Amino acid sequence: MKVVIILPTYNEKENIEELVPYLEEDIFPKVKNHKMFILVADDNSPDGTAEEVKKLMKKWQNIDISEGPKRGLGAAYVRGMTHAIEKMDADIMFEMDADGQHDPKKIPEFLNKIDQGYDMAIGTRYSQGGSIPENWPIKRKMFSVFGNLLVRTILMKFSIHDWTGGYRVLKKEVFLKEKDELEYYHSYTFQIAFLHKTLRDGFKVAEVPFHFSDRKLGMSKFPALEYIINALKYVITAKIKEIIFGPFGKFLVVGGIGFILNATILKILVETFKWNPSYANLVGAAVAIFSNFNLNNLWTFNEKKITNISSYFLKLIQFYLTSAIGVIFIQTGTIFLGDHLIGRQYYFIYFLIGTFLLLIYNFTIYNRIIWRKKPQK
Ligand SMILES: Nc1nc2c(ncn2[C@@H]2O[C@H](COP(=O)(O)OP(=O)(O)OP(=O)(O)O)[C@@H](O)[C@H]2O)c(=O)[nH]1
Ligand SMILES: [Mg+2]
Repeated sequence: MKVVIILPTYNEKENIEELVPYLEEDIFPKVKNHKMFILVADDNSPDGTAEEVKKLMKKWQNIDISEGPKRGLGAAYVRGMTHAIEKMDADIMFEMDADGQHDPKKIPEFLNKIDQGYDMAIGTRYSQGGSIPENWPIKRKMFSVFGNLLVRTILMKFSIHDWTGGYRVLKKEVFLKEKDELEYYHSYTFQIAFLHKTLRDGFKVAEVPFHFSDRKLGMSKFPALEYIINALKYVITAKIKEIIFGPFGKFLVVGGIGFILNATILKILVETFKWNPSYANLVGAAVAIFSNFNLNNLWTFNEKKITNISSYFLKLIQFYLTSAIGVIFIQTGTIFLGDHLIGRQYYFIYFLIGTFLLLIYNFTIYNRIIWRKKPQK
């Protein structure tokens, strides 16, 4: 397949002079099963990076350049990847810093992951076999390590260890799927957003540990403060969106509909048909639970929908039972405990706490028991 190594550059003349010949002479001859190309995505660097690339293009025919205004690292990658696919017919693309910090000797290992069927492979500095420069000042080390840990914790995605690094390989299909959404991330947040969306859409992502060496030539472009703010903004909004529009948000809407049904039936039976409120509530709750089960099945957990008729009835019974256990032990239990241990005057607060715990319990039971994902064969 056709592989394009994309090197984003802003004032990297000295580095590109070293890196390109190294790739061409020492690395590419070792890759036997793919055709290797280079694309430099340069943002009109004033130091003459583009002129240097054009010299190299005369020596090697597998090099191309995409030039444009400086809008940030993410924007340069979007432009570069689009160019690689449309103008160079790339099947596979690498993201690699032009300053030599990403050890090119790892290229075959990255390509192995693609050959094994992965859609993307992420170079990681934070799992076994990976590392960051020892001579980095302690502030930068802490920033890098804790920054990554924070991203993983907020997004609750621990399987990938390095979210911020820029040494990656991906199939063109991944970029084409995410491209429109990536236009918004012009700077370094692009890396986090790209990986996050790739995982969200179910692409298979592998990790390749590598040693991140220190920059030897040229100046760093890393916009530390801007990056912290934008990265935090991204992960926090992404998490909130996930909660609101994901299964938990749907589960709350379904529960709300159940509550309205329960209350309406209770009122009609008591006020119009003069039923005893306890019996009326039993009917209301039974209808609400039935509605909750079906709406959750069709909407909240639609990816794990129960369609088989016998497991439908089995799960429905399970659902009634676990719902009853939740109301009796969790919700009523909290009220009972509060009443006995603290006092009756706060009974409504115990009810609210009990209901909150009940929501967590229900959501967990639905995920873990009722709509448990079948183990993959
Ligand atoms: N085209 C383009 N390239 C950029 C831009 N910002 C950074 N780069 C390139 O992206 C790569 C990574 O940037 P660096 O400054 O090395 O960032 P870093 O590796 O996190 O920081 P250091 O460890 O200090 O080098 C380098 O090849 C830069 O030249 C940009 O706005 N446009
Ligand atoms: Mg660098």
